[in-house]
Amino acid sequence: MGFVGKPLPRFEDDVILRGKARYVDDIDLPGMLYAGFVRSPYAHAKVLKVDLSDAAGHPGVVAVFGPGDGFNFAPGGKVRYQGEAVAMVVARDRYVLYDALEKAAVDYEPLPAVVDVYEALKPGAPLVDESLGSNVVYENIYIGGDVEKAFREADVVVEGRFSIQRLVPSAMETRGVVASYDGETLTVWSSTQVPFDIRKEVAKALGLPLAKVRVIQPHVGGAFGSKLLVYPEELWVARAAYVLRAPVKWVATRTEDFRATTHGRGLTLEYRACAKRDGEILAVEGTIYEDAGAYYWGEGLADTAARMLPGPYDIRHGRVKVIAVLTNKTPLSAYRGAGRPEATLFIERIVDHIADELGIDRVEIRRRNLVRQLPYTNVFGITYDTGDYPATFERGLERLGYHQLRRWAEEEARRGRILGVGLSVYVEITTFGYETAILRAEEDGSFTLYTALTPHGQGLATALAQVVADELEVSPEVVKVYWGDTAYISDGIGTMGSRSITAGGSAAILAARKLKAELAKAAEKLLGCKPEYSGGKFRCGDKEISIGDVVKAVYRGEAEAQLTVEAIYHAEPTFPFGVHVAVVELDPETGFVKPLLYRSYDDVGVVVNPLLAAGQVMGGALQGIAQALYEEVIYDSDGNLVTSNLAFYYVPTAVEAPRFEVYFAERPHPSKHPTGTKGIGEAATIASTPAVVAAVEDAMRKIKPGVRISKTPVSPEDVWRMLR
Ligand code: MCN
Repeated sequence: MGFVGKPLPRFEDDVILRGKARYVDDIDLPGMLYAGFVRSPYAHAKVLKVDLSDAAGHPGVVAVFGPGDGFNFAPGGKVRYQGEAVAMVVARDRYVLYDALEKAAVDYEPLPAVVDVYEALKPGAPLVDESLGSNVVYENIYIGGDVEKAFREADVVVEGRFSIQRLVPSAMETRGVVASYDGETLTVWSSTQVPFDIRKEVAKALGLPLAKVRVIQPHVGGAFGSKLLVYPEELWVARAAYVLRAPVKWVATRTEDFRATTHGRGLTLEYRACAKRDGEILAVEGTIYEDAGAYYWGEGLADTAARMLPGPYDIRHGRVKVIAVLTNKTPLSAYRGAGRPEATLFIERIVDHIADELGIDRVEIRRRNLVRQLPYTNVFGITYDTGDYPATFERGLERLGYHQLRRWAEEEARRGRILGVGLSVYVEITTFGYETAILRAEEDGSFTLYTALTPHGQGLATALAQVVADELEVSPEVVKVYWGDTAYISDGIGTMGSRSITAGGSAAILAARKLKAELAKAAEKLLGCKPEYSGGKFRCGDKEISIGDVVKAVYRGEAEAQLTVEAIYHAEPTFPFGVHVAVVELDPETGFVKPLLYRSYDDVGVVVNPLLAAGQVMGGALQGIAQALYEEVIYDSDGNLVTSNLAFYYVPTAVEAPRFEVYFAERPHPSKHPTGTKGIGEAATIASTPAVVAAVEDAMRKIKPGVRISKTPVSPEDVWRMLR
């Protein structure tokens, strides 16, 4: 056996590659109606009047819903960001729908918009939510050690600011919902990460028993954290289907998605840090500003960034304030990493800043400060579980050929070619909460697993089949995994936070153990002796019985056992650690930076499927590279989203991708979970941005020593200006 650790190709791929996968927009029900939203062209405006009579009278329109129709559009009588919905139109087809949407007459009184966090904090700034009295929607502070004393004892103090742009998560599939009510069951299909949450919210909103609401997550074309909230459209479309007793579909256009799906990142850190002359970092303090957008989801992005700010370094004194600020922009929420990419970029920049100040090599300063002994509780109370950071760091440098790459860059510089080599080290927090699995024994010796995970590109059906196969000592080919349907399984959290294989895989292992124990009871009765289990059979003495025959005997009433078992697993966080290196080439004439090579070395405990894990590293790294070099959400001063589609917002493709070389630790430090895994889904997004930023800085310093990058993205224009 031993399927865990094998690079099995994904079971999921056949259906996807043949174009047979069913996404929300592929769902076609008889009598389907199409919903669309009247969305505000203004970032901030009073809604004086919504006249839907022309739209309602348009031939083919079935219903219109505006403020006051119980749909909670434009609360407080105003819109707070461009693209906020003020009304909904339902029509017989999409052509009619788009014509009718144009006939909706809305009178707005535009208000001054506030789009910049610092402007929003000034006295007299326009208020996004008047009831708060200011634009500060949330504040917190994290304190540990004695910061004042540390600064008194320090030899060197650095200070600065680093700002991270907003990003659009840019899943290939935009959001979309279909809902249908047959008088008995309300069924909702959504391009989501959270069918269980949608079910609860829809049931609550419509006053239906949970049991009569079924939410299905069909194939989902990516999410990257942007589909882990229950969005208003999900409730509105469900309500429309319920009220109209007809199936209703809404699928966002790309621009609609750019405006109405949450953005990510958007944090700025103002920092001070201090160290001893020998490089020992004593303290870090600062303020993190979160550009929360028009509504605050309370995802705690700045809090995560604050609490993980010490990173893998043993920094004993810290104080970080977090301030979430409302602005007239699309609300902010999770995007791959959700606070950890920010924490890692911030601390890696601070460590480099201190290294420069002290004239210490960037490797050396890391070596000097890495946490030595695990488990370790950081200054803000987060306990890193397992690992050997110094040893993994050294091994990583060696495996990635860091020093050789630097020498290569020096040689190339002598020939006039400007290469930069950047290094980053990270520890990140993955996995939280409970997860559920239901496992059923079939009478031919195969197994059906229902998981509450909600994969949307990660290949989890394959990985889950691998862990269950190993536990049951069968082939993964006889383990069929179903997901994304609240009719199969009633609760769970879903795929996010790089938690799936660790939390959901562990739930699956527990279910497999339970099922084995159940079937062993029945087998004992049937065999008349206490059996051992191996390879799909129970054996004692010279007698044996296959799992399938036990199942049949249970159906015939010859023995008793539960053939379907459920397991719920509660997972504590676990902490991947790694070293990543990026090499870029800089064109000093244009400021253009090309990523050439990207190497990663990660300790994520047991690697269930190296093919899947490596895919996560490559895709994740490219997104982090995009943050470093390309992508940026831009609003004008009136709050118009300038980068409102893929023509203006630069998502890299395989063309921009560097060569990837992905390594996993040869002697990993497993987590304490039954799978032994730590998450890999976000690690490379977290590690790549600081590695690339450091590489760009390294390249630029070959032309202009001492330049320091203090924001992302680093566009060609930024590079060009800094070099001059
Ligand atoms: N894996 C493994 N060994 C490990 C850890 C993980 O083999 N030690 C494998 C898993 O089996 C799984 C994959 O790697 O196939 C990712 O597992 P995990 O780290 O548990 O992360 P999740 O499955 O929970 O995925 C969530 C993560 C997040 S948070 C974002 S955001 C993200 C990402 O995954 N969004 C994605 N990867 C994505 N990939 C695609 N294609 N699309 C997205 O939207």
